[in-house]
Amino acid sequence: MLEIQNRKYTNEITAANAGERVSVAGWVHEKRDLGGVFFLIVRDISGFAQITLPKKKVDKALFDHVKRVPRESVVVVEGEVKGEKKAPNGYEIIPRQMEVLSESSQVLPLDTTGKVGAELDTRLDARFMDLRTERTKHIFIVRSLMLKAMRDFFDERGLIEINTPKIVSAATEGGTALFPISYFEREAFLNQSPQLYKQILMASGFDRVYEIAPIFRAEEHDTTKHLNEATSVDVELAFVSDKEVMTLLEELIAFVYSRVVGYPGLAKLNVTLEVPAIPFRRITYDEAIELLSGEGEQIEWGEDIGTSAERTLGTIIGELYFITDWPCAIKPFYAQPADVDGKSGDICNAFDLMHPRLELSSGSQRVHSYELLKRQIETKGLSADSFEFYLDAFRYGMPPHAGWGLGVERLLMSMLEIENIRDVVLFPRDRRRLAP
Ligand code: AMO
Repeated sequence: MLEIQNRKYTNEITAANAGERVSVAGWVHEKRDLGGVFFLIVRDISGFAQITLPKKKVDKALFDHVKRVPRESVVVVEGEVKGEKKAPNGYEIIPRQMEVLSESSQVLPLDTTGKVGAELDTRLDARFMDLRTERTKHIFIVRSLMLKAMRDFFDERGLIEINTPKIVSAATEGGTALFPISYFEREAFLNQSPQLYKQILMASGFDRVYEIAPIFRAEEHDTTKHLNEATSVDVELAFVSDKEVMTLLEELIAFVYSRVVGYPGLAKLNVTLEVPAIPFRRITYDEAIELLSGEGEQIEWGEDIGTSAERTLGTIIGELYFITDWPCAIKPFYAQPADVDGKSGDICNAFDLMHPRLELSSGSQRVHSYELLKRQIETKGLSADSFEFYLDAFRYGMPPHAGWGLGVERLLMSMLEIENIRDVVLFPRDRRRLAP
């Protein structure tokens, strides 16, 4: 391996470095032959550098070498910086030498300049190369900014980051199927959600926790908003109600937007972001079905609000909003039934956070009474025995608690106005896709 002298990222160089000897390392993005002068555009994660070879002034062997290097090969170019207003970042490099570190095969599976578009499947099949395009690169830089903003926010609010097991013995989210795996002599599953574990921690004194980790859902349908492996931000707090965790959730969303809003790469994604005003609007489930009925979309009380109804509501409301007071029948066993006239009835202290296009998060106040929780597990047709390890934590002092789960991909695709969820995952897992 060669020693690269004075290597700089292409965006670290400006016209102020004129006269300096530098090296840039990256991929051959474009080659332009103007007869008397040849341009090589080298790309790295930070941007582009123009390497300028005036035919008469550079060594002939070097000129021919540069001209022949196939596009997307990895090169190191060493040369002298000159100010050049028309070039990216206002400079060009007059090369003294170039080394090809890895020659790229031709024909390329994708056009990395973004001039020729490609189908999503083609892009995902050659994801390493798709990530070389400006648009895709910026999506994942925003994703990283978003996750960093979340961790900073939680840290500031005194939450502890936890890691719970992904190989588990029981389901948490009724309805969505599980992926079975073989675990020595026993049956096990990939976890659908950290739900049971984050709740168990509420009995431990760790009373403000969060986790950012994969969740696995064996959803058979093929939609633009479902993945089989997604990333969830899970929060659980003790000594609070659903109202307080809803406030925490909207504050988190506004904070994430405020961190991403100034990112210059948004221009490449054709997005202009505005930090949403908080508090978000809150409507009850009953109000939601009434609004839908006004639009001719009938939902029986107790039925879930499906994708088409979500869209209709989103069009009416037009901003981020919460749907609260859900029928217990369509919420999981751990959601706390609300007290109505001193009696707990059919409505749960549960909420969904909605973007006009899709659901971003669900949460609730949790049942913390052992007896009620056991009863609710059984009412849902599940066996209390398989939840013994979880129920145990409710027998020796469990404080009231509440929390939510927020889909990282859902938030990112809604912020960046991206249609297909696969676009915001490096290597998405769906019904058809297990590689790369
Ligand atoms: P829920 O099942 O609603 O709730 O999931 C929470 C959020 O996770 C995201 N999500 C998904 N994203 C992409 N593909 C999927 N297949 C997928 N499934 C879920 C969504 C969703 O809103 N335990 C509760 C949360 C809680 O109450 O704390 C739960 O998992 O954005």
